[in-house]
Amino acid sequence: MSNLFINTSEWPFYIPIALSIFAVLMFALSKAWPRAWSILFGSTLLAVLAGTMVAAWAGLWLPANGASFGGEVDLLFNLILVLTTFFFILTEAILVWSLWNHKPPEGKSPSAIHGDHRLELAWTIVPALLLAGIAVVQMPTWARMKGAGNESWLSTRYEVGSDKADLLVCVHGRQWEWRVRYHDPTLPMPTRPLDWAAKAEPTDLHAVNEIHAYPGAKVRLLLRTHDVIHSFFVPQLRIKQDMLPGRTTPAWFIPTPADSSRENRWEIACAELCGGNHYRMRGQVVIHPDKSAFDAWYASSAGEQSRRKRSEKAVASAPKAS
Ligand SMILES: [Cu+2]
Repeated sequence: MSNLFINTSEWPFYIPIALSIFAVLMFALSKAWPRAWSILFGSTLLAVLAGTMVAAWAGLWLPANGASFGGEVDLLFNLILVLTTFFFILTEAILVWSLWNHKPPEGKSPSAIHGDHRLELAWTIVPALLLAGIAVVQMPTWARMKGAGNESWLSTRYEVGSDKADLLVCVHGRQWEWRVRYHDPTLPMPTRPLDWAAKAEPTDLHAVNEIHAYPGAKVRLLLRTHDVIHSFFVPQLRIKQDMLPGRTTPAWFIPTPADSSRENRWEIACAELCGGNHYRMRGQVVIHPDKSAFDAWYASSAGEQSRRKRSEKAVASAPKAS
């Protein structure tokens, strides 16, 4: 429970307070000394850059990648980060420089300058070209993540080709949990996975808040929601996919944990503010060390499920005590 409260004994708590006091002081100082604005904006720029670096150094960055396509996602993320950082520093540096070197004229309001066509063209065309470039560069990764070609076990349509997957898992988001249903991996895959996602089979294994797999497994996910929009997010798998009412949204991953000699547990978070208890929608992706460990887990879970079903049946059919 303690993490629900702000811990005032920890020093990071005082950073925003110190920054706010500093900003108010600079604002007051700017009445007498206009260059205080330059100091304020310059130190904000430095604080943002330092904060970003400290966050990366302190491990508050994306966790280590654990999915086959995660490397490509990270590459795109870093490319966009480098581009935006460059232009952020450039524009902020020009701002700080201008604030330092230009004073408002005494007693007069500053002269208004209307557009410079060359400048406006430049800051329209350059971002447009960069955005178009990013859009083109990310296309192959996006297509692969959406199952369009390139992966021999995925087809462009999810209705077919599922027989090449190792695991077929339907994840049902609902306020406030993840209902998980596995197609029995020892049985042939359904020819129409979307129909299977809509209607459970008696041989399915049901679980709550846990998705189990093993390194190298081709895992097909079929994401659904019982009520509102949820978003299935596993940072280590670089997957974030919205779940929309009335739809089955496919997703997939091949786990590639850095250390597969042990069991890896990765958090599933709902990344859509889906209601009052949204924060409670936490599950786990469990990557067993190998296939045999996964098979052992599956067999014991399936055995327990059938035992439970049998005892429920026995209770239901037992003569009622009068
Ligand atoms: Cu949710």
